[in-house]
Amino acid sequence: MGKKIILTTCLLLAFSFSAQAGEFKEEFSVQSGTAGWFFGTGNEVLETAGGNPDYYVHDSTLSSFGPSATMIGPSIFTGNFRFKRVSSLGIDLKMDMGSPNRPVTLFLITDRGTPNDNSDDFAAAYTHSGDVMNADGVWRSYDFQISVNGAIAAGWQVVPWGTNTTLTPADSWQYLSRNITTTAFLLQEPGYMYILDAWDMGLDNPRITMNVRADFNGDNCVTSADIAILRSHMTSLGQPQQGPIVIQPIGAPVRAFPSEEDDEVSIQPVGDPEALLEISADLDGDGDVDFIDLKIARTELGECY
Ligand SMILES: [Ca+2]
Ligand SMILES: [Ca+2]
Ligand SMILES: [Ca+2]
Ligand SMILES: [Ca+2]
Repeated sequence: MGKKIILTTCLLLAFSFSAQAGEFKEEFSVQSGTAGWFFGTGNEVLETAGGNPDYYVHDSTLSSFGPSATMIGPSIFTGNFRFKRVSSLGIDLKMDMGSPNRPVTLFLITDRGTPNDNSDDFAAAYTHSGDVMNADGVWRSYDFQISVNGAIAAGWQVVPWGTNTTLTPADSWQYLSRNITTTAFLLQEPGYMYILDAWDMGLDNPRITMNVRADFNGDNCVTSADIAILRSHMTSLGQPQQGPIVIQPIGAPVRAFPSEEDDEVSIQPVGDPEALLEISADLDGDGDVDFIDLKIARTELGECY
């Protein structure tokens, strides 16, 4: 009993994840720094107080038509949103100086596989229907629902992003949602013209909700056994993963349980070997299998599908 309580406390200390299953929220700290989030100037400061709450990313030097709270991938906020089954993205923003009545638009951007050429990049955009931003120093929360299944959801539009982008029918949500290279929350609406202004902006709590199915042994539940499998595939920071974990398709039995006569547990895959499903332990799609992937898997502990 005592041992269990100690273990639980250690886990809480080690992982500052939200209680909501599958949500990763960057609250910022000395350890995480700005975690790759910026407004594009390089003058961003990690403030230790005044956020929503505590630490936040602050930039008082912006000169822009519309500030952009941006994350350039690879990171947990980019990659293959279909694989990660992303269901929402959000951020908290504060304006202390700048143009009034600015809406917030989420842009999901792809470099189209040509990272050195930004003339062909395109994006999907959705303008939030809630509060507009004003220079009142008030933190406002913006959450955007993402639908990765099928066609692009109502209210979203595919828009050019690069300096000379010509959209083609192939530039679809189906492609984009698998190949997101930058996530950006902009204080402007696509298609509108704005005046150049000086800004003082803060960002806190960028967040993403995913439903990754960290079920590596195919028993349709995420248990400590799956965590152990992920651990055995972990790489050092930034090192590519060792290859996918191969499991049975969802729903197929993988284990022959002991019979009444024989209490020896025999573990043997059954079912069609042609139907083996590859599942990656790189749950955030950034190319390695590290503690972030472990954290994501832990958010699904105890869940069955
Ligand atoms: Ca914070
Ligand atoms: Ca490109
Ligand atoms: Ca499992
Ligand atoms: Ca990873």
